Amino acid sequence: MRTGAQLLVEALKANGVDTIFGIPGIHNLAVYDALVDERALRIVTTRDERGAGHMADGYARATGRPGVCLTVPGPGVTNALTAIGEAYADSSPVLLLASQLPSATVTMDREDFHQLRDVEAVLASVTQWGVRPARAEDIGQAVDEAFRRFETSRPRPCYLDLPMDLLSAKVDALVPAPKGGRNRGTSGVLPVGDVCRAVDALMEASRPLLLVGGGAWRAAESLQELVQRLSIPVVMTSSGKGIVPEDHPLSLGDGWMAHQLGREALEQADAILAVGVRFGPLTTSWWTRQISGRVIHVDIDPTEIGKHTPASIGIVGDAKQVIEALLVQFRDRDVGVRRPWLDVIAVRERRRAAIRARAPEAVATLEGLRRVLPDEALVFNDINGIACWGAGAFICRRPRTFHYPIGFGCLGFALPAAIGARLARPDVPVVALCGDGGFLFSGHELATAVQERVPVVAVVFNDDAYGTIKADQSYRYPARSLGSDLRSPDFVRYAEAFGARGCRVHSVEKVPEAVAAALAHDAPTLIEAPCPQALPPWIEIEG
Ligand SMILES: Cc1ncc(C[n+]2csc(CCOP(=O)(O)OP(=O)(O)O)c2C)c(N)n1
Ligand SMILES: [Mg+2]
Repeated sequence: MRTGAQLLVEALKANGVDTIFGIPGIHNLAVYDALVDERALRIVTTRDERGAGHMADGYARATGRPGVCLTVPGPGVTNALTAIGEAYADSSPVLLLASQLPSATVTMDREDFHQLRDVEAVLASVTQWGVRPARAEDIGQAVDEAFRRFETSRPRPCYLDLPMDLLSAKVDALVPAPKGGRNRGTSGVLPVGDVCRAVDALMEASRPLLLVGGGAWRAAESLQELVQRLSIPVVMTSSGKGIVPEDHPLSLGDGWMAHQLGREALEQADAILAVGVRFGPLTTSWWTRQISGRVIHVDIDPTEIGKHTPASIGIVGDAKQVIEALLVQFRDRDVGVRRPWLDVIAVRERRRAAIRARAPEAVATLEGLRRVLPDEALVFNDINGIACWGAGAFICRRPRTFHYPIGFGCLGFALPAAIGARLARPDVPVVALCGDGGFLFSGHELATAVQERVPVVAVVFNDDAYGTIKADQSYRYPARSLGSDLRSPDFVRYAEAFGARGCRVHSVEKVPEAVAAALAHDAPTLIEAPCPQALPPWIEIEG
């Protein structure tokens, strides 16, 4: 006999979980009890549930494996909601274990302690699936179902709503064996006809383009072969950065909004192979790009195909599987010697020059960081005066090494996500790039980094303002500034108060050097730096 909580822990372990980020409360103590003697599963206590959610997201981004967070009901769930919303928008597999009031109370409107009315409705907008098991015996299957979904469909968050009586109940259930070797992709069988039509369309095209999003990361090697074989220029989205090395001669790279040089290729192309990309606002300049070429859209999520941009050919499936199927055909055909139809490097250089003209210090800082960070280092960004230039200015050579809260855009993501990532990947340097405003949304998670000995490096670019918004405000409402000035703390003393290392550089050019020095220490470090001023990239200036 074991408790429902023990069954939960067994099922998590059977699915490869080794870390849970969370906060204890009266409703989930049975889970903590089940973890007391558990050596294979580490519990990381965070300073609010949002931190736990972002850490689980960072863990998932760094490993490709689902991240897990645990909360109390009610305020624990609503605190986690922002982080789960970011993971949802960015297709990051996070499992939220929300504990719950006793089964009998859940559906009664009793206004009980921690009661959140209609939690299913609250969570439905930020998760792909969730369940409240009816019996303790069902907990193992529920865990397994969540992992099955992560593996076989678009990896968006799932939740389990776990009533406290089920967690303490004694059960006789066996742990379901996880169904190993699952086939990614909805059916595992690809539509051969569509694959052939896609190959024909790409062969016939005179201006083919590859558009790569975050959903394509597992297909990186095959995509690189495809680029080489077809001499096809490639545009990457921010989530897809580095799937093809951005300094590859055929890479048009990434770049949002005002520095979207390269995205015009979407309009010039007569065939676009779009892989794991949702044609979101940054990719399509808020859906203003006039795309007239034939779109071959590959995505694991059938609802994505043709959603924002009509597709001539839609292929539902796992990116790796589909691209490999295309390659098999290209290897069999004589594709001849093809020349790229676009002077990719010239476009890239024009973009670099345009960004540099707009934000010279930000670009220099990002270039300096690139020089001191190895290719495998993971960079986590908030939305701020430096990070928003990173899309175009920070060259990635590996997939999933540069992370934005790109879909939902929430401040306070970078530090906790970086902590989760570094905890999961002690082998690589992890750096968070924050503004003074965004950092304080979750800066208290430095306490978690210190307690758990996670040597993450956070750079805080301080301009005593919600600076990018202040710049936007002064541009759109000249001399009518309100609400965007801040009186920020002394961040060095702030860091030291948590027991972290703190240091300050007085010019932004010194940031790369300070980061390199911080990486040599085995402790969390905060570097405070001045924040370069520039109009944010989403403001288009004429000329
Ligand atoms: C949760 C959340 N609230 C508000 C915003 C709006 N917002 C976007 S950037 C920004 C300013 C960020 O300030 P800071 O972190 O200091 O960076 P800076 O722009 O000054 O470089 C704000 C308030 C947001 N993106 N997310
Ligand atoms: Mg600021």
